[in-house]
Amino acid sequence: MNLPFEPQRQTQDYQASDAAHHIHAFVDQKALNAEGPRVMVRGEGLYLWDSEGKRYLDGMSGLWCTQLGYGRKDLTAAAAAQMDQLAYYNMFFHTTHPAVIELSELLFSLLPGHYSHVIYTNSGSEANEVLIRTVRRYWQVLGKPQKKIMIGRWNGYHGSTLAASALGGMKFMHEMGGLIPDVAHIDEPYWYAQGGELTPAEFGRRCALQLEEKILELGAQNVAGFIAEPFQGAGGMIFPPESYWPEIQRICRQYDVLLCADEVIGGFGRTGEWFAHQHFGFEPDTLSIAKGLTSGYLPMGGLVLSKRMAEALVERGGVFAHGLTYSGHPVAAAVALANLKALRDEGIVRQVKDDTGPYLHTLLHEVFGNHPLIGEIQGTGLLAALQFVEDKGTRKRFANENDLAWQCRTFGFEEGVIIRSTLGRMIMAPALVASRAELDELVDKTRIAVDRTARIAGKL
Ligand code: PXG
Repeated sequence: MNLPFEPQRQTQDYQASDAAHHIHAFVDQKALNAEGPRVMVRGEGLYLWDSEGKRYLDGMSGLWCTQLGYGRKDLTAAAAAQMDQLAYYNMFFHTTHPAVIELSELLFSLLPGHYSHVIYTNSGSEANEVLIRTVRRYWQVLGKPQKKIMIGRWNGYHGSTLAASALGGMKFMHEMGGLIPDVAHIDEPYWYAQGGELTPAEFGRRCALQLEEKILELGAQNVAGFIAEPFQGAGGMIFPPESYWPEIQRICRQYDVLLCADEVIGGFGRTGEWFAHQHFGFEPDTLSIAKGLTSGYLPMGGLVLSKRMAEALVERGGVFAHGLTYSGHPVAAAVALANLKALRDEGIVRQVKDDTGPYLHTLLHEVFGNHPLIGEIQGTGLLAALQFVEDKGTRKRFANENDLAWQCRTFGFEEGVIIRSTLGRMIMAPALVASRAELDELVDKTRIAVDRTARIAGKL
């Protein structure tokens, strides 16, 4: 082994202890205990090493969050300096601190001008929990307390806490205790799977009109907001047709329903724009942020509010009874500040838009454009999905597409690349600092994994 670190303990030792103490996310824990989880011990740039010394190119930025990659010394230095100076204080009791103020100054210099205020949280789930109360409070302040219902989308993902999972549209999460009253859902704009004979443009409009129908069914006087990811992330990296967002925006404005964009995955340069709603060209009232805000180095999220909402809450709202112990945590704020400075000053977002993003998509079209297993390549910037298909002519998907995608992901791990599988789609979202050579490696190893999968599916 040629490791850049000294493993402290045997892998099996870590695994046994892990099995004794942890309930992992979204997994059959008994099956995972039998298999033994992979133990990740080090990261540098786009690469990860496990406890066996195997190296992986991380094509998923951890969980869509390590925009700057691993091992950035400027971020660790920012954390250490802030810990020395003021490791903790809060924004209760009429106090504030420089780290959070400087972070917000920079954040709002990067955001479009119609946003002005933010409520910081520790995660994306919390951002969406805070969203529900803030949106309801806003309507109370405006004298419309009956506007309480939030509309989300089937197969959307907004987090794992109670209200966040209810906003999301993962039915299996709802069935496991993840539902609350006053939440409704409309269909997702997944043309490849559900568009039938419609053109993407027709289908996009049709999906958007479901929002209007739902608002009319519930009564516009009862609907507080519509929440959606600009593109669906965890649900399969699904891009809506171009006709979708303009129509959604028109409907929200017409019925006085707040448009709430969940930018937890799409924010901070992923699409080549600072925020994904800018890529799609619409203007949300709120933005839920997390993940790339700190490049995942420390937990931090937030709810960004438009000037219009903030003005109502500040000037007319009086006391808003809410608050989190770690809201605007100084160390997380210092890391977020260093992270955003690096993304801006090193021109990383622009590089994704002008260079590495187009490079990745050209490469993917060259390699997978005529691949027998791949029916569609979607994405922009450093974000892409490969759709598995059984019959390209009819867009018929494999009955066992989930298993095939999982198999492809497993082949990826064997080849030393981490890509994510969902419902017949393979997803890649590498760190925004990826070089062309690293993208070559990402696509090359993914091709091997996809070819191996195609053989199993009888397509090669
Ligand atoms: N909104 C969106 C759009 C997300 O993708 C959350 C909110 C919740 O954030 P927290 O920080 O509470 O996890 C998310 C999280 C995956 C995957 O495999 C995606 C997420 C989390 C874990 C795994 O696609 N997204």
